[in-house]
Amino acid sequence: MEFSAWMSAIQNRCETTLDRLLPGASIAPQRLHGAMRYAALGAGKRVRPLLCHAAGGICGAEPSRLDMVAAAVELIHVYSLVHDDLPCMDDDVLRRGKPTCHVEFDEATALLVGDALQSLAFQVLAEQDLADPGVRLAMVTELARAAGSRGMAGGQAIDLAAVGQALTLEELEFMHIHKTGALIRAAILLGAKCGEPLGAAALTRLDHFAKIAGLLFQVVDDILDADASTATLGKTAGKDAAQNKPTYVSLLGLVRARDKATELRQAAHQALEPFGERARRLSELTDFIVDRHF
Ligand code: GRG
Repeated sequence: MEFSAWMSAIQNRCETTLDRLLPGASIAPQRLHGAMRYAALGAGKRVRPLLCHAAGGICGAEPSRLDMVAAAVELIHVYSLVHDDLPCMDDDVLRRGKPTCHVEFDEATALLVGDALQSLAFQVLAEQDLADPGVRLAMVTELARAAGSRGMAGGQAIDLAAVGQALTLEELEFMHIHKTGALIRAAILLGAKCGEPLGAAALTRLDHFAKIAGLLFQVVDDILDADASTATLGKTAGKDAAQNKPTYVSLLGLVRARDKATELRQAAHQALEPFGERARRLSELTDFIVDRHF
């Protein structure tokens, strides 16, 4: 199957799975459920679910299992976007081409949307018949670590504290490895947990790839923020510079940030080489992450 057809198929599966997992908008409390569905459904590139499925492909994981795990990761991602857009954080009005959740609803509802999406993510991993209980527990632990204070939430705290500060490249990478990288890494490792267990060496290689992929995603995100339009991105462009946030572009300039993306792309492909044809989708996704326009 062509990459674009595979990607659309996984994006559709993700939409259907989320639609099924999210409570209906007519179920009380209707406003909260309506807002959860508003935030989670209908848009988004679904990069994390795609990575989860692609990693599962390496170890022969069943697609129906991957759907649930991918949805859990996406629920955490959507929660982070809803909270990130709040006035007390990034204060943004546009997300995924439509008004942000607190603009469409209200701040208190958006806060609860994030809380409830996060809880639902862990409920999905714990409740669904995905794997034996030991593996399920390992999945819950992996996702909790990735989302928590030593992962995404910690990265967000560093990000908020960094506004207007001069960071070194190492400090910037530390922030991004946590804020963006941790969940991308979890998506890949959780996908791999859905299939036949990988040997220690293969797991280390996949983890190495996952870390590079997280950083690569962020370097490209910084380039797009500086170089693409709001209409193309579906979110406010140029925010990093407007908010005086340190980014790869502010530290390196656009040309060297692009060189950094090229370096990371090569390193990612190299990390996948030993997996051969089994890593085809991960390899194609690496190129998609770099070549995307939004
Ligand atoms: C609020 C705890 C908490 C964390 C927020 C992820 C995050 C941390 C904030 C989002 C802000 C941001 C622009 C981060 C940079 C990279 C990123 C996560 C971009 C958005 O992800 P995409 O491009 O979005 O995958 P879609 O809409 O396609 O899912």
